[in-house]
Amino acid sequence: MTIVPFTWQELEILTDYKLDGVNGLTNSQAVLRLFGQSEEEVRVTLYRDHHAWCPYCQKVWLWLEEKQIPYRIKKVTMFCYGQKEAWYKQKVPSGMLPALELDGKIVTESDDILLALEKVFGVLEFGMQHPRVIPLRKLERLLFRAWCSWLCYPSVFPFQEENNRRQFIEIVKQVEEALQETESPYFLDNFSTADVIFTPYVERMNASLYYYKGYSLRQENLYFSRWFDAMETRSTYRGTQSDFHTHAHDLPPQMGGCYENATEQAKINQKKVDQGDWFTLPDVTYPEPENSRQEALYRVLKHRENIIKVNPYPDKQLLDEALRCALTYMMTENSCTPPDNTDIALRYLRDRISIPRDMSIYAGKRLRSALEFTAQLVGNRQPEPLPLRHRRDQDPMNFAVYPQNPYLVD
Ligand SMILES: N[C@@H](CCC(=O)N[C@@H](CS)C(=O)NCC(=O)O)C(=O)O
Repeated sequence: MTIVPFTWQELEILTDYKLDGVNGLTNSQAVLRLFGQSEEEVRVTLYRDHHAWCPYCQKVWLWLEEKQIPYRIKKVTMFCYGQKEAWYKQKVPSGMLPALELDGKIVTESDDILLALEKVFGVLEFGMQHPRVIPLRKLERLLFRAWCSWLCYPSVFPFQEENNRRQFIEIVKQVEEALQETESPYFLDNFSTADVIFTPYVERMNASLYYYKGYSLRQENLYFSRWFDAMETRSTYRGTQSDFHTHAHDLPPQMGGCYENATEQAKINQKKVDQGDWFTLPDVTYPEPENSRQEALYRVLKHRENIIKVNPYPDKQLLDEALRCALTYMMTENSCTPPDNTDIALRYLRDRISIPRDMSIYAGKRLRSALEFTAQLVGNRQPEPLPLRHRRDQDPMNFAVYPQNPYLVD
């Protein structure tokens, strides 16, 4: 059945999604987290990147959420998508993220930040310097280097690609062995700092190797798979978790390049990540929450003016209608044909949903799917591929009047 698009007012009544950013579950939009405590208790400010792309920031973010330390969040621009804020360079001249202000003192380097936090607030089950954690930290760095060697350098000869792949899988085996050492799905007997240390890059490895190399870390390794599943039982992790599409396209400028191999599997995976079906990707396995559509709708409603404004499609009235068509479809599952030629504009937005910055993983999949389904009703044109060397298409400055920025604040 084809229906006419709902008005914005009609759409508004279809969502009652609410987020308690301050005291509720881990989320990317909050600028203050209290965990039920009072604001006077806050001793910590975390400086992290606007888009939640920085892996070292995710490490500290997850630690603070797990320990439920009250903290403020100040968001900073990364070089790859815009200009570093002058106020931040005064605090941290290198401009590097993350940074932490603890009782008025700035600490940089994520490991030093965790050490400083441990000193004041205690360890997360096992501390950074625990004899069982130290070898795991080393192993994480080994895995990181093997991943970089495979992903971030072009292979001139096929044997180089094969060697790099073999070396990475060799280290993966070591990590699998480490994961088998305890009964728990985590690295040690319970969830601990060790898991926090592995999380950011293992998440990025899972996404990038699937997309660029046709290799599915999560599916091909039993203990990694158990570990991911266990991580996804934690609301803290779910709140910081990204998806394959976001990482496949945020990593190239951050890593200085990601190089695909020529395997059929990589091509199949790339098509799936870029054009769907996003629900078949091994980037998440916990069941979809019932309110994922409501969340997606709520987020778009909140920022619809800016979403329309930053889209390069020139006819804003037609774009407004096309967007309402996609949202109408998302909420009713009745197709709603958008104006002619708006396929490319809908796909422009499809490509720029960033998880968890804009919404959580399933809400993102719902919105991407609705945009793609609706675009297909009027055309098959794909927009320009996302840039590889920089992501200034995501420069926070372009996204309207700060702080009513769709991509920055709740
Ligand atoms: N060793 C540092 C590495 C931090 C780092 O490389 N940060 C990157 C982002 S992931 C950064 O801030 N780069 C500057 C920028 O992108 O603006 C740590 O552990 O904190």
